[in-house]
Amino acid sequence: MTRLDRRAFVQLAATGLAACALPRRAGRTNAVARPRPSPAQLSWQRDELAMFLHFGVNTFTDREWGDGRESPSIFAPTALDARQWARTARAAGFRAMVLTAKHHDGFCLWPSKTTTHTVASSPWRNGHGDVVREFTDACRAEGLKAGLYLSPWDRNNPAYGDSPRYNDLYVEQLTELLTRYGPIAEVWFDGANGEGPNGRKQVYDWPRVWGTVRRLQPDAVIFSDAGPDVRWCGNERGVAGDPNWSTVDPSVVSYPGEDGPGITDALQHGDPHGTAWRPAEVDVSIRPGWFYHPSEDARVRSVANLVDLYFSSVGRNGKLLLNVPPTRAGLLGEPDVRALRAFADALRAMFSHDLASHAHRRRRVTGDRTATPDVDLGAPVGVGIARLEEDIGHGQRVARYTLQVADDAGWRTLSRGSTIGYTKLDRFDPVKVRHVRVLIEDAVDVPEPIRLGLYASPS
Ligand code: FUL
Repeated sequence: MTRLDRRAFVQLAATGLAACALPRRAGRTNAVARPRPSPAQLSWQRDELAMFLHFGVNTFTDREWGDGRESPSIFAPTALDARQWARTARAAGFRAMVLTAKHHDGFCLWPSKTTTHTVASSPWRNGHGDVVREFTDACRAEGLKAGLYLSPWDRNNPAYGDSPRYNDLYVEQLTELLTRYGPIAEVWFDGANGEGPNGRKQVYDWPRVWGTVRRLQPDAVIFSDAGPDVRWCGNERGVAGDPNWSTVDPSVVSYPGEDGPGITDALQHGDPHGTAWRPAEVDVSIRPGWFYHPSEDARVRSVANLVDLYFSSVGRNGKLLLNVPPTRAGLLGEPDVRALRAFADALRAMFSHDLASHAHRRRRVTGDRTATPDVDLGAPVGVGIARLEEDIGHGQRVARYTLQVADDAGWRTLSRGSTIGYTKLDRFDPVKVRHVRVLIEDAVDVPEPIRLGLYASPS
């Protein structure tokens, strides 16, 4: 749905609409210097929805953080079926999945040569199993991109805290993951940094880690607080900042896990004048915990709540990474699958019919940094949601806008906003309108034509 719209929009922008943009003159020189997404970042953002899967020994101990002393013998999923994960994800409109190849407990879901603390020491598939293999195969079979999370904090490995030795081992694990399983689209790093068994603090070698990803999977995006490709949004509540710029000042958050004044703000909001393109990923769980806990079966998010998450992540220029943890059977649970199905139905019902798709569109350029696109729907129609989009292939520019509708008394404001970026979603009390306009009141560069989609309110 949105993918088609966007493709159509890009085509349109390349032909007719683009002609309405300001001619290339002084302000344009800036545009060349402003950051733009790489093809991998663009494709990552257009996917909109990715599924996060937390799975490992914690699934069997009912904990969130293992201490590394778990016996591999407890890892015994009875019916693991990665195709069920992928089918569920795809049917719900997700385009990618990210698996915890190793969490803080150090247990490797693939048979790593670097340690015996892996699936090879478990009873699952008689020690011949490889969850990462089954996961990546399933992604491919269902046409999803595959991503992997390799926790740097390792509470099992004796080398942890002995910085050079552990860094070698960590890079070796990463190398295994990035060379054995075909294309990996996203590599996910947190900054967790606990105390090693010998009481020493591990100093991670991030440049080396990122360099390894670049060398082995040049098309992958790297996620962390400090990117370098995509950044954490600054909370685990599912809410991107408002405003949310995809540009950042890379000197503010320079390594994953960096703490201090201004960090959360920078993660949430980005920086309109930042020199790096580093859009925000919004990671949040469908349940209270990241790992599966039977006691949380009745606490799966409702459809309305999942739709709210879509509005506060994708609808704020972010990407949603929704965690759906497999059960001890190794399957996505019934309540979660049900919720995801209903979520997909709700989004489809909301966005499948763009009331403005055949509207008459105009665009007036009102100044160097201002413009007013408007649409004439031909006849009054009930509208409750507006979807605004910049063509971020050219960067992110709009800094302030007002959405207005015309009635007998003249123009009336429905919503106001700051940034737009990939998508900005505004919900308001349903109104019957024929004429709608967006006042682009400020921008950090000459604003490009935006796309405006209008949708009825869900009944
Ligand atoms: C954090 C971890 O500590 C949590 O357990 C979880 O994996 C979350 C997504 O990232 O850094």
